Amino acid sequence: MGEERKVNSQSKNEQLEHFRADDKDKILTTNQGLKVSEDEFSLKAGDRGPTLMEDFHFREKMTHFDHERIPERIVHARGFAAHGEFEVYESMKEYTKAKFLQDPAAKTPVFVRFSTVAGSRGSAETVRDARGFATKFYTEEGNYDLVGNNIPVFFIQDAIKFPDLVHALKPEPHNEMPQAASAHDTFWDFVANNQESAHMVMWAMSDRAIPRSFRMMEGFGVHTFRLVNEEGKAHFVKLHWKPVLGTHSLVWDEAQKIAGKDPDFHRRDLWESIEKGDYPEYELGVQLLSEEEEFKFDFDILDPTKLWPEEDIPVKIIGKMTLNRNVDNVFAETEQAAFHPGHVVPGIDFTNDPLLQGRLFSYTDTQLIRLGGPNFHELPINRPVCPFHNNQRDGYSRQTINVGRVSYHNNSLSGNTPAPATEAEGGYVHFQEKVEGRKVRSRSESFKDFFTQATMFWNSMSEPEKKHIIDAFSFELGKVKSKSVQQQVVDMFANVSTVLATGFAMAIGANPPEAKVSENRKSSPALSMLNTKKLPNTRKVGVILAEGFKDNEVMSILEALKKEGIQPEIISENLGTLKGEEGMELKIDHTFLTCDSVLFDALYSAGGKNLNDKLMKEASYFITEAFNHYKPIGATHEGINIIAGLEDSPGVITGEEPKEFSSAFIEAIAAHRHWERQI
Ligand code: HDE
Repeated sequence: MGEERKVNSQSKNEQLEHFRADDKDKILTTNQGLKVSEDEFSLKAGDRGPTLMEDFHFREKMTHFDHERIPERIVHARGFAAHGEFEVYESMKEYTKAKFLQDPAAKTPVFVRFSTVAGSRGSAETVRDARGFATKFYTEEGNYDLVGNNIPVFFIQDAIKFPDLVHALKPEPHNEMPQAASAHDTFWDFVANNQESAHMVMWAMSDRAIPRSFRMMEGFGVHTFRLVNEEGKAHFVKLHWKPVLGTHSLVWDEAQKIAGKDPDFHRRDLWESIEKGDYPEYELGVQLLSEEEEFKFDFDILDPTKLWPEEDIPVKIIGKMTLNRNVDNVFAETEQAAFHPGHVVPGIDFTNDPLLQGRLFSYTDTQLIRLGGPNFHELPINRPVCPFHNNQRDGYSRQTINVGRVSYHNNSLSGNTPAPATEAEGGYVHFQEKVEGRKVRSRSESFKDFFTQATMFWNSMSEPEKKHIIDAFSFELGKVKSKSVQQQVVDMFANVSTVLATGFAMAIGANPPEAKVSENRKSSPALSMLNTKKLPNTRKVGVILAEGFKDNEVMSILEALKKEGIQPEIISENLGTLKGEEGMELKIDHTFLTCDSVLFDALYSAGGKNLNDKLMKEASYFITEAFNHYKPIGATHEGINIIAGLEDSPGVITGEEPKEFSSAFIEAIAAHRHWERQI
């Protein structure tokens, strides 16, 4: 009360500064502050004698080590995070009183954690899976968490089924296989017997589930929430994050290979981009519906297996988030971050979506076991930047030293404080939705159409995207052992598209399904990634180089690429430097051993006079793989020999004149994938 609640983008940083510990140049001590004289040998009775119980330094060090791990998240265990800030473009006063959405001049600190869902904490990052996209806004009214995914719908409609879904998705319990993969019997058995999953399965089998980068994926709040303004008027809202670089994916073969070559591919990409100053940016979008429009659609807006087509309900872009600082310590920040969809601020409220309602219970519950008690809000990463006061006390690892003897309400000894605030003073008042009904355990009739939007998704895909979906089903079900489960899935997806179900039925040797659905239902072009923004910025190009390269030409091509924000990295036989024919030197970043074709967005074969057989062989392996992954390939001078046979294919650029070559190559890089190739 009466405390300063002003927040700017510095404030979280300043707060974290208070907790940062830099051990460099310091004297080694025990946790009690005692200076340690020896840290290599335990205390023994004689040089060759037994270790003594008395060795408190050994016991403290070992005990702490023994307790270094905490339980990983039951889902979303593998994640990576960064700090940043959010700014709103224009006041959202008309729709919400949330303070951080009022003033375009204000910057709100944020912390964002991206994650996969199924895999354990050490699993590979490019697996086929939904990605978590959880944002904590440290606002002056308290923390607001937008705990979303990169897919706008969910597998189930009611939270009570979440443990079943996750049990089916996780490695099978008898042999703990497969890790971080849905390509196994129990997952598909769940799908076929819980057909509300159809729509999200379509997304999970699409290229959306193998993003190129955290920087290039959309985020969705999934549920319908409410925005409430100062006058108490509410709107239904769906929340979106739109990446400024557009939405882009890997191809499946590439994703699997990266999982082995660089299991940290996504975190490395995020970390390095921020270190280089290529700050990831996402625009915040809202789809808004008035209370009166609740029943206007052929789906129920409370059903989390449905999206709101952007062509019918446009996404209004209202602000931008920039991630501009890597964490100092992954455990202290990323691992200990505790998100919760129930962390809201005045002006943001819930709906009766039964998935959301269940999540409101689950997230605190999970932190209690994971973070060891009820005081996780005191951890530096979770602390609000505004003051907080209440009568909660004690518990494991309590850090606050509450003074005074009053810890109850109402009281007279402390002037009846801490006291609740009225709505006018910023107190959170729940939206007074009228609710009446019988106590029932049932699914609303309005939730029972499982397939219309799954078909809409299919109809919205381009031809290459459709092919990838059929391939993904064929892969996943090809790994399923049960013939019965395979056939059930074929029959289920015949409700989505006969072409789709027949396509993968053939691949897995199942019976083709009966036609159940006409293919000409609605489509939503916004769902196709082919319609996303295509930019060359931050794309990584592997430059294959040999001694005696054409210095002037190659240098000017590299400069032209860099000017567009493209990042060339030199690959050759050995590390060190290479000399061009005029004597210019270039530092080599990778050898063919330390990198791989799959780790680049494009390859440029520049060659050099000393292009020997070994280099030719290794380079052409890289080129063939990039070609098979539909990536842009450029070649000049002797480098053209390496790509022999591919010159006339789409997305393959050759030439001698640097200016012309660069502009054609940059254009090919901006297109990302050249699906027109016949492979
Ligand atoms: Fe979560 N979810 N979830 N979830 N979820 C967790 O909370 C849960 C759902 C999401 O980076 C857990 O702290 C239930 C939808 C993200 O730390 C847990 C249901 C969406 C993250 C949990 C859902 C999400 C989680 C595990 C069904 C997209 C990672 C660790 C009703 C809108 C946050 C934790 C981070 C994490 C429960 C469904 C997103 C167990 C019961 C739908 C991004 O509490």
